[in-house]
Amino acid sequence: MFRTNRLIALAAAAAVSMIVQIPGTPAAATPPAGGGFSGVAGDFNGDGRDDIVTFTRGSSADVYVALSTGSSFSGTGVKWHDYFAAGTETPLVGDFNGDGRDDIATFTRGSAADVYVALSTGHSFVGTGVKWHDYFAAGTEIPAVGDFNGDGRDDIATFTRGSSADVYVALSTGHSFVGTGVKWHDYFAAGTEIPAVGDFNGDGRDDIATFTRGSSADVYVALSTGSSFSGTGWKWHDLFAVGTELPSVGDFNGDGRDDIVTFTRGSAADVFVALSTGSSFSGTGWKWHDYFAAGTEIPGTGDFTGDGRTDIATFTRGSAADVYVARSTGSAFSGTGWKWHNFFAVNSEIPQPGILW
Ligand SMILES: [Ca+2]
Ligand SMILES: [Ca+2]
Ligand SMILES: [Ca+2]
Ligand SMILES: [Ca+2]
Repeated sequence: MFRTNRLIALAAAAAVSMIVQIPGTPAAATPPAGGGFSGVAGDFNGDGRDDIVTFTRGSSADVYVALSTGSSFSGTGVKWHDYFAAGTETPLVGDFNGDGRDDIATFTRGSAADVYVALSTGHSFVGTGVKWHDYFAAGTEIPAVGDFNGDGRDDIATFTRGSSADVYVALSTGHSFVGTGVKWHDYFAAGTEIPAVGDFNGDGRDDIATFTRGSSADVYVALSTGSSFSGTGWKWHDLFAVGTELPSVGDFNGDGRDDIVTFTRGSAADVFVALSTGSSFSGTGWKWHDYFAAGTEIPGTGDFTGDGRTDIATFTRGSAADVYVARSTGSAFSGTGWKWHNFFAVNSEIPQPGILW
């Protein structure tokens, strides 16, 4: 997908690092309350269509990819890495060396706070134990990916949340992330708010958003200047992603500015979108799909068709492990029950794109 449209990925699970991983058992199906994991899709072979990846984590730590054909995801059991994101690490996606193919990163968090990267060759991820940063996203911080200085290489950010609500960034050099304790914002995404990354004003630099959810359901944005995130308390929407809905980001109308989406899941399974005007998100209760990502399915966003508009996917996981896609028409998501893969992200594997808050 276009770099300026690409976002993020956040992640984590408060307390997930405290879980004792028993060798051979799958990772926790759902992160504990207070944390989460989300991201958007990556284009791993650089053909302009976003693909899907799944991480088994645990002791096997396998990574599988299924490439988009434009109308389905191809390949079952195609392993792109055989030891990456072990245990309960947090895997994310981004083009860290700027060659047009999305790569993978994993954050150990906890006290080690190491960050490893494996680069895409177009048909595999290479590198085991290649450390790009040795102290970033410590403890239960929420890491994220985006090109925050707009140089074509994806960088990393971390949100401390809580009462300090600091946001740190380390920029990619193409072979490492540089900067420790470089604060880009000193009060953003407080408490248990959900942070997200996207280029909301379309200037080529990724910005940050935060969703308060609950009854207030406010959405705030701080724009990247290239060396910091500017703006505190700049509300871009005042009723979006209510309660425990799952918010995410994508350029759903393909105008070069990233928009926001929210999935109600459950029995309603509604999907709402608000479009970026460059200075706010417009639209309340604008339903783009009325039955997608039901129950506890894992929704995600990506441009799977490669037309410049971000689509939506949902992973059933479990034993069925189906993957459905609804494509953006620019004003709605089209297609119900359109299965793009019938066996991907089994049981409690972590798929990307995926939102697991
Ligand atoms: Ca790359
Ligand atoms: Ca960058
Ligand atoms: Ca921007
Ligand atoms: Ca847009």
